[in-house]
Amino acid sequence: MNLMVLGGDGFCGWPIALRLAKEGCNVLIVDNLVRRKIDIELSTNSLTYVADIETRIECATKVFGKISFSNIDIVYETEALRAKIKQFRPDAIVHLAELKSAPYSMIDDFHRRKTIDSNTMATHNICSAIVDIDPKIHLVHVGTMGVYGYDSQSGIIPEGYDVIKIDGAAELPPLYPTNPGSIYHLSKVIDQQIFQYYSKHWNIKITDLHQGIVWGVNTPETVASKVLNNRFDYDGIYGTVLNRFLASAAAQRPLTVYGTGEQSRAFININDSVNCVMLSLKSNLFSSKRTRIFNQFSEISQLLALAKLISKQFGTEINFIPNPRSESVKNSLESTNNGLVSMGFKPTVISEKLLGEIHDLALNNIHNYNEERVLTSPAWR
Ligand code: USQ
Repeated sequence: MNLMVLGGDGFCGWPIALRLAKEGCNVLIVDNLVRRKIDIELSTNSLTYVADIETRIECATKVFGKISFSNIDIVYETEALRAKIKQFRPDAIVHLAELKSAPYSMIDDFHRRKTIDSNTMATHNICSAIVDIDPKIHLVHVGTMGVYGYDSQSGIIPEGYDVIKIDGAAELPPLYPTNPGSIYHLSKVIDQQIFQYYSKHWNIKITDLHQGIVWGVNTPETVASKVLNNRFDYDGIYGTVLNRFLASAAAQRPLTVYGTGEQSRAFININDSVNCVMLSLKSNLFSSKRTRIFNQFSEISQLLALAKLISKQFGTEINFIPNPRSESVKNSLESTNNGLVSMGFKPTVISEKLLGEIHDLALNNIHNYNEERVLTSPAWR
């Protein structure tokens, strides 16, 4: 199978590309290396060593087989993107070529526009290319649980579509009401409308994975060599909460809980994230004219419960920081992930053993930890 991974140099894209190569696919990574440029822009760094893309690809080819790279900006270089799709003839495209940080999207006008323009134009450019070049290509997009907001006051959050019935709309039920909490999350809401339209009008096969907060760093493939390492972000803009807590614990610095910590969120380990994308690629069951939506998370936890777990395990203090974000002080989140589970997904839950492994990884790389980059989130104004 020919598989294109858009955004394959990123935190989720890289381990996905390696797994696909290991499973015998012919993989083409398309990426404009924006994540590396953002490190320069923000003066941030991964705790772990990240090899340059050429070194990564050379090593991955030796270890896993067919994997190549093309530097294309899919937002502005649409002709190059279309030419590459025509030449490579992918059976499926995995789309992760989007800016993934909520804080980044809330810095200022430039970053609000950059996030909306990049994410929504990338998504639309791909859909439009598929329609013209080969409508049989399966598009798998990694989206976010945050499109729903995080409140389940009206019951368990379903997978994408609403449970209410509207007369005359039985065939195409409405999408579940959205409630994004940042410009980044808003961009993913717009994405899902784009998918819905392309599914309805051209009936192209789209899987939209509403992913929770990813934790963990490595997969069996990324540890095959030092140059295949994945990134470990711990800064206040790109680092996600659980990995940040573990980096702080390794640096023997207090855990940075925003607000009361009574926010509940959906979480998924990086290995589960890769497994879910693989399951989605292998399954070909679609309803006509409907985007296939799966909620991609393993468990739901309250932040304070996680902070306490880490604090107990590593003897680290907890600091309550005034919340820079505009979000509910406390929420109860209930959601289903039945779609992926029914396809064979076996969720990995947060455990002392796994937390210990990530903590050890942080400890081994603690010389790269820069405390000045930790409390850098912009305020949601
Ligand atoms: N938080 C803290 N302390 C910190 C960092 C964050 O208490 O040091 C809190 C935040 O206030 C928030 C929660 O932890 O309530 C999650 O923050 P996060 O930075 O880990 O995650 P978020 O900004 O929601 O975004 C991340 C990814 C994004 C993905 C999303 C899934 O960056 O790409 O789509 O998780 S979800 O959260 O389900 O929408």
